[in-house]
Amino acid sequence: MTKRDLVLILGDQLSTGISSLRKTDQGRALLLMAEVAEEAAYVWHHKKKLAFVFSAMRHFAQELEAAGWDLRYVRLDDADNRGSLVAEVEAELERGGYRRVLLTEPGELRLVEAFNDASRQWDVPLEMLEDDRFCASHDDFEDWADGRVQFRMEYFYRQMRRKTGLLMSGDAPEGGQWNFDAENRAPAKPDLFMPRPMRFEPDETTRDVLGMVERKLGDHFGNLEPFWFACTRVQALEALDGFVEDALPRFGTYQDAMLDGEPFLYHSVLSLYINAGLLGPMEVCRRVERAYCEGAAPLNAAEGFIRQIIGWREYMRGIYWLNGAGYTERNYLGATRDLPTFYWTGETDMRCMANAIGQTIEEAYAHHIQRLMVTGNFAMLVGVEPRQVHEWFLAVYADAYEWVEAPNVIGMSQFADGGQLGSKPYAAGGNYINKMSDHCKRCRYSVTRKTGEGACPFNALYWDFLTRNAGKLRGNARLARVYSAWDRMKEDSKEAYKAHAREVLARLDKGERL
Ligand code: FAD
Ligand code: DLZ
Repeated sequence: MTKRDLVLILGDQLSTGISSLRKTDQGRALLLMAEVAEEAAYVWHHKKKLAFVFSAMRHFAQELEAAGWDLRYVRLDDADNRGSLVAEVEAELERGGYRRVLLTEPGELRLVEAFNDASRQWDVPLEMLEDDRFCASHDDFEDWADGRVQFRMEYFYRQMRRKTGLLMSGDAPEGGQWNFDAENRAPAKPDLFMPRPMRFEPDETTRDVLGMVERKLGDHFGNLEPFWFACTRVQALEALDGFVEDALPRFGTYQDAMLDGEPFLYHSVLSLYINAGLLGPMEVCRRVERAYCEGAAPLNAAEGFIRQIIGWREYMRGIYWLNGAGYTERNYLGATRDLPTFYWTGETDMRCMANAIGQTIEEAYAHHIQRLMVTGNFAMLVGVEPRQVHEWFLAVYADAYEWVEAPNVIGMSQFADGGQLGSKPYAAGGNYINKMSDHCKRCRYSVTRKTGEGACPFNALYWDFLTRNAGKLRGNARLARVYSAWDRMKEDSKEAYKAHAREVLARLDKGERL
């Protein structure tokens, strides 16, 4: 009997063009997809993320079977479920008849290592194939990084623009500039038309998954319902069209804005679909470029959006693979505080934090500025151990996979890599949040009050962070102005900031409501 290929398809490899499928043929392969406890529970994943991944996996399996593939699908509640992806592959290999195992490289290093380790005991070879759904291969990024003392996303991004040809006029960037970020910092106004990401009614497959998640994983973080994510490629394409038509034109201008009770603003809410493989990053960018060419979106919006994907998203992946497994342990500033428990409950009087965490609980979503300048910023200011911040971000968002989450958290938001990824810490006091949002108007704390009763905690924490870490940060040229402002400050103001920060941190450590 001719031996077959065993092809494992992971929950974030839901793309018919994936390299493992291209390497085999329908007549000589068994495809294996498995819902397993180990993937569901290695962090305390949000219930909406679990339901999304399992439902999207089941729909993708149905699509592959309809296209003629022979496929074995293992459900989480199957009686003989082996609990891990490696164990499921080994169970299938025990049945015999395979000549090799094909696997597109997992996005997370822990799984790459698990498969490489396990396969040493197998009778058949494991062929781990490149995941070529990205613009830059590992080699491309290493070549770009080679010999550079400091990495800056902007230069990498320009290379990706040239490579993809996106928004290029010959050799020059469209509109004569690479980056229109200066036009993208307007605070939003509550009376603007507010689009909503497209919502999808759960079908029978999704309803089955929702029941299973509630039964088996009901103690996980977050609200399972209402569940409205797209779970098929067709739906994800509809969500893409909806974004381009309704929100893209204002995406750039209000990219950094935050509004009370408005979780999505003009953001695309497409990251979970792109990361799972339902949408390809390049097709998303081409769709946005087309909207610009047809006059349906301004250049600052199209460029800003495309930069997030072929710039930031690719850059993050490059940093993750370049650093390897130790990256999530980095702790340049030596931060040791535990993550405050209100990150899991949203129970805080700081309005910006309550908004960001509250919508995270409800939607498994917060947009970039909320992650970076609110929850990420607060954690860095109070000195939470970066590993705990990383585990929180990996658990609570529907789009979270370590390859993209860890560089965003460890590098960008916590400065725990000491500046490899970004040139300075994204630290800010209440003024920034007040400028970019309307949260402060409704907050119990006063953003204009710097210290003392009722003062916004971000204000004193900001200066406390800078003085506490002066040994490591003072020499940073991009922080020269803030340190010189501190140096010029009157001694009693300095002391008031320090005393107020001590008080806030003490309340935090005692578990008192902030
Ligand atoms: P939009 O604002 O509409 O942006 C468009 C697309 O650009 C996104 O869908 C995403 O694919 C891409 N993108 C934008 N910014 C980034 C970025 N910094 N890194 C990578 N891709 C980017 N993104 C994730 O996909 N998974 C994560 O686990 C994740 N964790 C983050 C943690 C922190 C602390 C921070 C600061 C950012 C994190 N991001 C993460 C990046 C970014 O916040 C999300 O990609 C974005 O909020 C997703 O929402 P959206 O689809 O509406 O994005
Ligand atoms: C995120 C996730 C979850 C929750 N469950 C599964 C699963 O049961 N089976 C599976 O194949 N994939 C799952 N995934 C996605 C994997 O965690 C992801 O493939 C790895 O983290 C590599 O990026």
